[in-house]
Amino acid sequence: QRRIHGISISKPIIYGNYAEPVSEKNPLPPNAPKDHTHIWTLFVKDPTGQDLSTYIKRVVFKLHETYPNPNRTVDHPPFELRESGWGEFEVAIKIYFNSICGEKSVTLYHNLKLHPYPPEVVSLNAGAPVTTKEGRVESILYEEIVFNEPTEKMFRLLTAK
Ligand code: SLL
Repeated sequence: QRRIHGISISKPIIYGNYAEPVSEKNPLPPNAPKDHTHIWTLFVKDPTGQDLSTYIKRVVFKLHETYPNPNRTVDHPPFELRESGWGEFEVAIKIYFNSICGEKSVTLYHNLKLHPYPPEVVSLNAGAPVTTKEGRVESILYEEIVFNEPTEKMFRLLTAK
């Protein structure tokens, strides 16, 4: 495929997790192990709300090996995974681009957070998880995916409004 030389395009994405303790209002699904303490959601999304499926075809969230089938594939937006658990761990998030893009996959790493940080620590650490008034922990990272010398098709996809 023809590539456009001398051009690179970067696309902003945000990724990370939300987590809430299990409670009466936030119960575990019936099939979840009883020792799970939190319900969490991992996600990859566009910060401006655009549909990522214009150039992303698949996201694989690689969970801790204590999970059955730790490689969780999401083939369509929203690129999210809702699960429950008791512990924090590092997640590998592998992003696959549409085949016509001619781009290799990219892997991002995220520390899944369940527990709030003290507010004074949050203000000192960029990227520390924050806690909402409702008690939800949010750990969100920003990244720019850079496509160097994109194919003509990719260029059209990435710049389409
Ligand atoms: C550790 N960070 O150092 C921990 C590992 C693993 C968490 C945390 C669920 C497992 C399941 C779960 O929360 N695993 O019951 O499916 O050892």
